[in-house]
Amino acid sequence: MKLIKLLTFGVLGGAAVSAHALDVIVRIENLAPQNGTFLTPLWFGFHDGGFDMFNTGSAASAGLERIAEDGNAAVLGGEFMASGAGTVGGVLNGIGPIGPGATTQRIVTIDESAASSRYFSWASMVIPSNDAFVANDNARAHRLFNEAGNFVGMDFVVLGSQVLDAGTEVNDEIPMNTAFLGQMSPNTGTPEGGVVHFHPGFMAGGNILGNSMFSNADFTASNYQLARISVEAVPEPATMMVLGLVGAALARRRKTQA
Ligand SMILES: [Ca+2]
Ligand SMILES: [Ca+2]
Repeated sequence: MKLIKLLTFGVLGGAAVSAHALDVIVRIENLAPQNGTFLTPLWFGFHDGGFDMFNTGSAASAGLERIAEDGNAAVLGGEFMASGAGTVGGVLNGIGPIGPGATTQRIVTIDESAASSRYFSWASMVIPSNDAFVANDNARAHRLFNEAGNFVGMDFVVLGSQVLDAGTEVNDEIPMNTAFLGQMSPNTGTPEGGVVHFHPGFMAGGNILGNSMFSNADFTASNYQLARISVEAVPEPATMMVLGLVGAALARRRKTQA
């Protein structure tokens, strides 16, 4: 029924079925090499440019601490909702940590006419680690619409040089304190009492890089890529149908010529 409606509208000139709803695909692909860094399920939020998750040089919020130490995005999600900058946010589904080579994605509906859909923010813990994470410091780093108000989406690569330390837990790499190594419960480890800063990298020969499972987790290596993150519009069913018809026509033509 929906498809018929879409096709009818398509024939009439491409008017959208719903005035302002836009389905987008939020996707993350772990680009690390085998035995490289894993990532916790990606937290994301759409907002008006007013949600500033953290500032390098300042202490992390409780929400940033929880995602950076345990990969738990619940408190950060609460801070996002409380900010009033946006209402559409969540965590990319997928089962557990996102390992090297893995991709996970989710379709999210945003209101393309709303100011609260303009910008995209994201955060994920780098594992194993004490409190290493990747996220956008600049609230307006990722604008999804151009000046004319048209959705343009985004697609970028997260580099090893962008890994941050939340400054909340000492980087001792002791397994029982280190998420994904041997930590059994959240919020364990020695408090650091510091500020968010660029991560110096894991200890040479430490419990992370010295573990054969993570022998390629040195994100300070040159050109190290952790992830590719994108937000793209979902192709409309009408478009896919037309493409399918063109494909079928071409196939028929090939068959006739054969
Ligand atoms: Ca900031
Ligand atoms: Ca730390």
